Amino acid sequence: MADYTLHCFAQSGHSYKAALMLALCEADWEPVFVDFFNGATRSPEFRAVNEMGECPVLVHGHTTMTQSGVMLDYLSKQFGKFGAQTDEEHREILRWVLWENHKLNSFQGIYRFMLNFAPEAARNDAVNGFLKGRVIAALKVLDAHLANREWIAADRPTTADIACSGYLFYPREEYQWADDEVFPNIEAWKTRVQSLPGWQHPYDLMPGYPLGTEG
Ligand SMILES: N[C@@H](CCC(=O)N[C@@H](CS)C(=O)NCC(=O)O)C(=O)O
Repeated sequence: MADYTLHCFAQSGHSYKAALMLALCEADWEPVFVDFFNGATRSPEFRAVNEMGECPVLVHGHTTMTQSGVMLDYLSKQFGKFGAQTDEEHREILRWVLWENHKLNSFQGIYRFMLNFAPEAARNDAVNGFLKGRVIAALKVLDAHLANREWIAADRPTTADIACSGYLFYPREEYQWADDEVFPNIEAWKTRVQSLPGWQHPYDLMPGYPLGTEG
């Protein structure tokens, strides 16, 4: 059995943060497929593991964790990688992890879900328009932040970069961007993230792609 077990599914950008961190740290880990689209996270069995009913869940020995930001913090200490070197860096990493969870990845995840995976009856143009506006606003913030720097929270890659990666590597066609909605600094930063040794795409790291499969 692997040292780390990550309960996740391929379409989950929140899970991707933990999966990417495990890959970049060369951890001994294995994914466990969560059948999210058939309601697995609502089952009593899953709620017994995570009362919040969310993926990802990370298990390491007797320690079970939920919330991707907690996992990134834990893993950075376990492996001595991508962490803060000073209290100021720690605060800066935390600032971006809190922000990505609230503004960047939360809205991206929900917007992408509504466009691609929600039942037809639940789709709503007004809701999608609102979500898209929130996503674009968050992307503008990140793009502006990256204008004069290579990495988000320090002079080297940290868990803040891994956290913000959450939904940014999924195919562009899964979002309805207009042609003029480009974020050059984010694109340049993504190239730097992709060049980190061990980087892999979410669909290659986690099970459940294509939709309806477990592999
Ligand atoms: N803040 C959580 C967000 C996790 C999350 O929203 N996961 C989604 C899948 S990508 C989920 O399981 N949602 C179930 C629900 O909201 O009921 C984290 O960073 O881990």
